[in-house]
Amino acid sequence: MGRTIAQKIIAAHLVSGEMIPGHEIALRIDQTLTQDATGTMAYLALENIGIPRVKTEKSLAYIDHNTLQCGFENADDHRYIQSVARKYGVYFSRPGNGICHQVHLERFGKPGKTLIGSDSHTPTGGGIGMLAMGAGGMDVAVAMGGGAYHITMPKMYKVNLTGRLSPWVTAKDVSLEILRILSVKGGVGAIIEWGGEGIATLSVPERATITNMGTELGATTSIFPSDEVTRAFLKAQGREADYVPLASDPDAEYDRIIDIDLSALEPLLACPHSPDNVARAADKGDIAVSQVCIGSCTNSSLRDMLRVAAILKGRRIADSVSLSISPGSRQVLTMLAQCGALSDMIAAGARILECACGPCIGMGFSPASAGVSVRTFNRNFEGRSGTKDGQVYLASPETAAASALTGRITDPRTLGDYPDVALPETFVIDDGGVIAPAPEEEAEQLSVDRGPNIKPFPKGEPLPDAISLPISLKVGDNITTDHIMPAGAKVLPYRSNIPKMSDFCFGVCDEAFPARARKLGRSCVVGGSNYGQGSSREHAALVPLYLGVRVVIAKSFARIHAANLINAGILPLTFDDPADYDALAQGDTLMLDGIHGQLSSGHLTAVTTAGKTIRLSYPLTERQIAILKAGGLLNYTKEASL
Ligand code: MIC
Ligand code: SF4
Repeated sequence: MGRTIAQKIIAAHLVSGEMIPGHEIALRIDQTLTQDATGTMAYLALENIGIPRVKTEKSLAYIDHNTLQCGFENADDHRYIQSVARKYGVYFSRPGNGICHQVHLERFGKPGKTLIGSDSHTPTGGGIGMLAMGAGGMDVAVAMGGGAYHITMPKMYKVNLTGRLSPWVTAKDVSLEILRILSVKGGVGAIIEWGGEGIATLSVPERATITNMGTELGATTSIFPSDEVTRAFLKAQGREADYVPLASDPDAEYDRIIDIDLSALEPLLACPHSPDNVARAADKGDIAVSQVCIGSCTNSSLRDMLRVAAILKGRRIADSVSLSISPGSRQVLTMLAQCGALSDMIAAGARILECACGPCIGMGFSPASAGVSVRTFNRNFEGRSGTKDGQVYLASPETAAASALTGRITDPRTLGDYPDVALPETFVIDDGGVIAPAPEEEAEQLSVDRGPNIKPFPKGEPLPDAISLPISLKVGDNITTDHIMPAGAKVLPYRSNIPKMSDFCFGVCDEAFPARARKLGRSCVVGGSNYGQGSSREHAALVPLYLGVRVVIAKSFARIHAANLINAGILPLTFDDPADYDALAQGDTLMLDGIHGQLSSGHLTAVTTAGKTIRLSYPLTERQIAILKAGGLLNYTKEASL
């Protein structure tokens, strides 16, 4: 039988396991990336593993999330990451150099390679035919140490594109269309491969917008073939030598095939508060907009920025609107400056922000109370903008720019002719923002700079055989990691300080949670379906661990979060009968007995205070059981050799 692109890359990197959907496989990882908000934890874990140098082909540490220094904390974290990177053989992309996914695509990603990153939007690399996946920081640390990355072998979905996009309709609208079709749960357990004659009309940055937002589908990753479009992009980046062609076999089989006719698409929006709450921009014209934010790893390429500049040129934004623009990388910003597009943006009234995540992760630019913000980002979860009742709509750069001009949600087609924008044949290449690690022979002498904000990892304790756990919190469906462990300017400085972070845990759902959990000692959390969707932040596992959470029971889990729970030594369990979710209330106590014996079967029973038996399960591999018994991945890794 023929193979899909993803199956070919998996086969070429398979360390162990069978490529049967649902089975655990271990993959050799060629490249890793970290960003600063998850990076401190990843490098603390790397130090704990105790190897002198990373063993990957290339590992990078990007600084792009916590670029607001309101105190010493972020600056300390950055200094720590720079020093640890220098010592351990990791390239350091300094603040201002750009958003990790954008820079990685431009300068380092290679078709056919495997990449894991401590950020859920690492699948952006699928835009140039990489098998690129988001992972928890500990998994990235293990990969840097030469260990394999374990995932459940995914199913294969194919999206067949036909036709070509109409003027003013963009790759972002393709992302929103697939979210409309599949929902935020629709990609769980699958790799989404994009193909069909329509892909030839999409440039690499457009493809990367699509693979980036595959994360919002819950997919393991998304991938495009590596073809002449890929070659042209790599050539323009001075990296033609990195090109290899990659395509699926004609007789490759897919578990599901979805057809999208690009010509039939219209400008779309994701309405508050979920990326799959999709509507036509044309139907929302009566909504007044007070803020527009253009940028993020989804839509900050030169292609997007040139388009925005061309739309804004010679016009002024509405008086009621505040417009921010964050170019994705120093390369993009430099080229915008050189061709005059930056002046067009400034003249139109835009506030130019640095090349970083910025408003996307709530680092400034929170909307006013109940304010409507149109953003070219990938997530509009409740509270993520920093304003709990902020109304965030996700849209293409074109729709966002049009809305900034009119002050209302605007179908950009109403602006008239679509500006013609051509991508340059060559990009400005200057890797000066990336600092190489110290030569191996010098590394041993180097020390690591650790500031007072950097606290040690919370200690995982071996999973007991019997445990009685009060339910400290019960939450509903689609709880995101932004609910569990919010980000934003107030909290991000404490990403390396778990005790301090714990004050904010579940703040969006219930501000009393941290105090209650502390009082209870050990406890369990109950959730609905798709629990832990969104970010890869392992803080959403480490902080509950610190607060005594030992078990999370949900209707279903998002992939990276379930892995992070296990890595932290917290047992994830799902209800055999989803109706049992209704039988449990906050404050009830669950008794679990004979846990160790039951784990290998994947089935467990718990008894409630009222004497009701609840059947639970989770398909754990022997490795995962060993991790839980050891009290988390770090303890386990120290025990087992890599
Ligand atoms: C996000 O978009 O939510 C983040 C911030 O990039 C996270 C990582 C983090 O929480 O640090 C992600 O997507 O994994
Ligand atoms: Fe940064 Fe936003 Fe992309 Fe996350 S989604 S990496 S916060 S730009």
